[in-house]
Amino acid sequence: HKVIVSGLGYIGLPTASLIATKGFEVRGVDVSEHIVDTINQGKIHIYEPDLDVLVRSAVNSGNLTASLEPSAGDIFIIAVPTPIKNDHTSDIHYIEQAVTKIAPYLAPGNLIILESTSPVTTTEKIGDWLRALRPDLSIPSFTLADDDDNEERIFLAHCPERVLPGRILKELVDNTRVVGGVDPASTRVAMDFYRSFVNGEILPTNSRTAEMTKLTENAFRDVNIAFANELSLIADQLEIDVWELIGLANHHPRVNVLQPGPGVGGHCIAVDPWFIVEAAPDKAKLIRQAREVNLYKTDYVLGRIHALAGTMYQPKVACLGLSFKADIDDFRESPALDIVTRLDERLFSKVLVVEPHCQRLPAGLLNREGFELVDLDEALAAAQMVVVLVNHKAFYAVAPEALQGKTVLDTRGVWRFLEPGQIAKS
Ligand code: SAJ
Repeated sequence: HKVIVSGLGYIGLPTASLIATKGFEVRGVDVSEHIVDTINQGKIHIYEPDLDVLVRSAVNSGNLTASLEPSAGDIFIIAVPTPIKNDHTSDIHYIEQAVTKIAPYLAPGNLIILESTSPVTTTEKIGDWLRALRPDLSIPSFTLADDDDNEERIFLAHCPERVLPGRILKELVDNTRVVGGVDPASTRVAMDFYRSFVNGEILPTNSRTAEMTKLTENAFRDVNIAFANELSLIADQLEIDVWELIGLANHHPRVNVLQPGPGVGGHCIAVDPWFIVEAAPDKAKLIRQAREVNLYKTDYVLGRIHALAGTMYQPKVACLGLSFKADIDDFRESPALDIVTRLDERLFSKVLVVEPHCQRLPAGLLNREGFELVDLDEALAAAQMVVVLVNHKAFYAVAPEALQGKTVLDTRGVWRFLEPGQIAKS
């Protein structure tokens, strides 16, 4: 079978390379010439453990090629971004662009799979666009009735990707997959495809439920993190150590509070709950509130840093971590990056940024007066104030003596050894 994968990012590239090594002939399509060239050289443009090895072997085997243009094939996977706009409504134009591009190449019997996390009914919209673009093809509409066994038609399904950045290659194969066709025949055909390379269970449903399943998972996590972040605000006010508090509460057999932090980042959890809010604004009250709590937590941390700096005379501040979570190089929607970017430089004589996962400061920080990317030891030796924004492994190894006499704001609870005199608020 020949598979066309549209979008060669964090999901499309690992998927394309994995199935190429399983014997499919794969054409990866992207709008960026740089990405296409990089992959055709057997190299990668993103960091994910072991992905470089997989892409190299897929390209060397001849089964994976990258291109700016799609071609004819049997299976078309769409894995492009679905961001939100400033007003928190969804932006699905990348999907529409990808569909418009593949439309001329479609033929009877083809299977189209939307893997991008999408608002409910997006898979049906693909059907609507295709009916307009290719009136010659038989494109299914949403139905739960199982009555179309004509093989000369198009099959259309949603199969949301749920891999965790940092563990993508393992989870691509082992995770349970939810497969929802716009009609039952589409579900069946898409399930057969996933069976060929997934070890996890494959669970059938319809496209709307599949879309909502993915949004539900990420909204669940967002609501639970919001609970932890709200606790951290309350604990600060009541002068309680939130890490001790959560540790104690989690000893209860039916309680599992997540960890507070400087806010919720990443391209999924900070985005997907808005798709639910957009679809049912009057009903999704808790989900909206959780988003707002998590967004507020970032402003709160920034306010605390400024307030602490205001009590000192232009300290050198060390900011530990920029990525959206521990041990990855992904800065999308990162609250840590947001906080460092919004620091008021007038309050500091220097802003020393420590991020073991980048070689130079991200564009937004590059030309800021007094901002420097330095290594951990250098930052700790120089700074009077230390702010932990990401719980990278390397930060746990810091010895208590290295923090002696410094003002510390640990938003991730990395340094539990701090004395009460040293500030260790969430
Ligand atoms: N975070 C906390 N406290 C916690 C856990 C996480 O503050 O206790 C923060 C992280 O620091 C980060 C953000 O939340 O800023 C999100 O991190 P994450 O590890 O929870 O999730 P992602 O965004 O890396 O991946 C999620 C996963 N979804 C779920 O766990 C339900 C993943 O399985 C999805 O595939 C992915 O979203 C996606 O692509 O949708």
